[in-house]
Amino acid sequence: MEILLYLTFALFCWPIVTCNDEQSLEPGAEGFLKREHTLVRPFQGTVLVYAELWDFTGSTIVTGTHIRLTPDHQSKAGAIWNRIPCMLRNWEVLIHFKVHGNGVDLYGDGFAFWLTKGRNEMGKVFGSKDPFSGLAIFFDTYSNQNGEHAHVHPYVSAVVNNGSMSYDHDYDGTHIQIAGCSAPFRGREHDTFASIRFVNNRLTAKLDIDGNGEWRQCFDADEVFLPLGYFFGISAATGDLADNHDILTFKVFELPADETSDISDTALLNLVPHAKTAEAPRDKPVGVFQRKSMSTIFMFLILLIVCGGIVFFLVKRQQTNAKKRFY
Ligand SMILES: [Ca+2]
Repeated sequence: MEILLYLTFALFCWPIVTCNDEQSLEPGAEGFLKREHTLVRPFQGTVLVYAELWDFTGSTIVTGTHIRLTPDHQSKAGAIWNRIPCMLRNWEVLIHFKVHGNGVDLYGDGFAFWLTKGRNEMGKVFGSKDPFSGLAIFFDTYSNQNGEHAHVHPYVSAVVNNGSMSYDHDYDGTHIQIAGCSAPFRGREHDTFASIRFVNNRLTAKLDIDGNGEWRQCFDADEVFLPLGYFFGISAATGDLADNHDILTFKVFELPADETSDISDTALLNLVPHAKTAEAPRDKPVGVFQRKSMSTIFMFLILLIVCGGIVFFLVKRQQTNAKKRFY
């Protein structure tokens, strides 16, 4: 079935892909483009073929120039998920993206890149399931946590999860991150790109977001262990705040290994994802109330007032009945 998908894709899409894929990016130059994991413009006209390789979920819409995971509206979630498991030991993903909207000071929540065991399941982590097993790289535009330990947002961070850890939005997920960096990728007039490389258990992220065609390193994490057979995806979500989260290109390259490995494919298929480096646990800043925390407190107060009213009403009625019986 997979071979049939590849052949269909090659027959119908190859000319379109090669003729219109004008973006040449330095980091992917040494790799071999894996078309079964790749999405390039134009998307319209190729949607039926791409639908064999990808799922387009939730609020996602496909236009000729971009895939919009969420519009600039509240409470939306969308995702794209590759149907073909990644069997590459060393790879690079290049993402051409655009996060933008009408918000000047308030916008959110961001998008996430995934390489996970499960796929196409909606949830609370930038539109995807929590907890997850595999790798996530979050492009978080809204700072839920301020105060002493705050990172400047937008913030890019990587999490490797074996399925046991939940993402905590109140920490912006940074209590379980393996690496991260602040990066003002949102609302830029020019094109913005991310490069994520996984070579010999080393995970690096570079960003080209300044409009000068130069890549700068976001993070470099060694001793990261990811299985074969997981799935690529990208998801995004909006909440009380919103943004357009657009993907313009998603390219996956197979990269040569720097050194040989004697680990079998079977062992890698059964590997439990893990990483050596992780943030030390830290306390949540005291006295910092964020948008979502405030919503929770507000709802609690409303509930308290309603319950108080009901209790007051019942007590008054009981007192009235007691008086009637007395007279
Ligand atoms: Ca956040």
